[in-house]
Amino acid sequence: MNLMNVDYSTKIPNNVNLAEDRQVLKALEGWHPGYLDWWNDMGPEGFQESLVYLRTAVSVDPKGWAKFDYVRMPEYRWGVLLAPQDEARLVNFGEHKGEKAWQEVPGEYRAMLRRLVVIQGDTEPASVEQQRHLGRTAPSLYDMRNLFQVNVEEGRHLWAMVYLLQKYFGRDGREEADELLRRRSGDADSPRMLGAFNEKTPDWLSFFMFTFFTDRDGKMQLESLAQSGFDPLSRTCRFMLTEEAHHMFVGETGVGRVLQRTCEAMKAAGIEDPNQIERVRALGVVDLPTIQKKMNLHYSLSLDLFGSEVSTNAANFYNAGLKGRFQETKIDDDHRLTNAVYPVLKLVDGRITRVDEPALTALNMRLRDDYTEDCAKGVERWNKIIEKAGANFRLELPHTAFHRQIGEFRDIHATPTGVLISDAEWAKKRGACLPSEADGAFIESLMQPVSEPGKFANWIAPPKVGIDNKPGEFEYVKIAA
Ligand code: BYC
Repeated sequence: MNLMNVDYSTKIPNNVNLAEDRQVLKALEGWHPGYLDWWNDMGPEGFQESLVYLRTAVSVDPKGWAKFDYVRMPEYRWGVLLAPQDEARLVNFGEHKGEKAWQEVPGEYRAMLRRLVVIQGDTEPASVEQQRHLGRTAPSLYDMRNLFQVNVEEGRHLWAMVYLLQKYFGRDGREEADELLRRRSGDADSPRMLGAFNEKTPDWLSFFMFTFFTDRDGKMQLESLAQSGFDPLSRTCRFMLTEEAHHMFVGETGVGRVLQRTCEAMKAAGIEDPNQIERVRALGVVDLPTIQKKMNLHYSLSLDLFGSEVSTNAANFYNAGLKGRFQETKIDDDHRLTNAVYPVLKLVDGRITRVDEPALTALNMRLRDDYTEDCAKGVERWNKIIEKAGANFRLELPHTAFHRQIGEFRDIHATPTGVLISDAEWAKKRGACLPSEADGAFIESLMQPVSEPGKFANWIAPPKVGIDNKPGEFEYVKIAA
């Protein structure tokens, strides 16, 4: 079997030779109907019968892996796709550095590894649940199609993790795979595992912010898991990252197009002060200060996904060779971190202070710093759009101490610039830093669906180019009556 190309002859497309792996094939086939029930109950609401112009992976070769065609989402060919195996691959960090990469789960690390796979798996269906109602208010068919593409691929990422659970973790793995279909985003009794995945995605600006900020956490976590000495996990994550890139593109260009449209509308109306919120809103576009507030919310929620700044879990994952650093193999050090330190922001005597911690326990912080750097580059690209359109405004990432629920700053309040403030001051300032109910109601009032090919809602500019180079008028979704 050619491991680059995907076998579509079986019910579950794959490049892992499932046809000859009867036991795993049977387990996955047993899980499949429950998955489809979940998709039908919790997937995109109101569009299950529509034909959507989607890409499907036909190969895992980064060049030319995708095929585009109209598909009804429940008929999407969710498959199991791993990057090709490199026979010479080694464990590249931690206590086992230099050993041959593992093709089976090392017994001593079974519980840790299962936990990592389950946490990763849990986020994938959660995001589909969070976004399920957005199709109804899509600002164009182009955007609707991008939403559905993201959704089906998150579904496939769930398949990716479920394959690992079914193949490598026996009965426990099967039970975990069932649990992944049972938990629900935001459910009081059975919520998803991580905080940001139980929040609402109430409107399209939130969706774009989510795909920019939260999918970027996904990128960082997948990059770290792609370093894993457990080779099947590494290979799975490497292919997932190629899909993830499109999700971040949707977020970055989505917010960019909102900024573009707002700046154009302000210019046409002769509004020079971006803080004249009511005047800007009267044009039917989202004012820039509200976009900053949305960004403050999504960035701070996403920072929480990195766990505590100082974490023995993270040190154990690393020592065991299970979860590495971002671009581990490109870092010039001993890849064991025995004596290394890393600066961590902590609260010392009521002040935010940089303190050197053992680099091993500071791995969450390091990954979060790499993430912040990646986010900041994207925010600068947004600022270029604002600048080019002639508006006098800059977006800024808030301070890491701002609005946190996990880690060092969870019990204090800080402003977006990182000044510690009392509970009473926070209560007064909150509405100026995070979206208020009134902001939410305004944005919601803009969310009127546009479904004529080539047309866009007033609050967002059209994209520069179409998906798969399609022209502007292309009917990306054929909505079923
Ligand atoms: N919410 O040692 P600590 C994506 C718990 S997104 C709730 O600081 P650790 C995607 C933690 O479990 C990427 N609980 O944390 C994006 C621990 O509990 P125990 C998803 C939290 O373990 C968009 C305790 O607090 N992938 O792919 O070092 C759309 C102390 O924890 C949270 C991964 O996250 C939280 N935010 O780090 C679709 C990769 N944070 O052990 C998809 C896998 C911490 O005391 N996960 N806790 O019971 C990991 O690498 C790590 O488990 C974490 C946490 C980074 C999540």
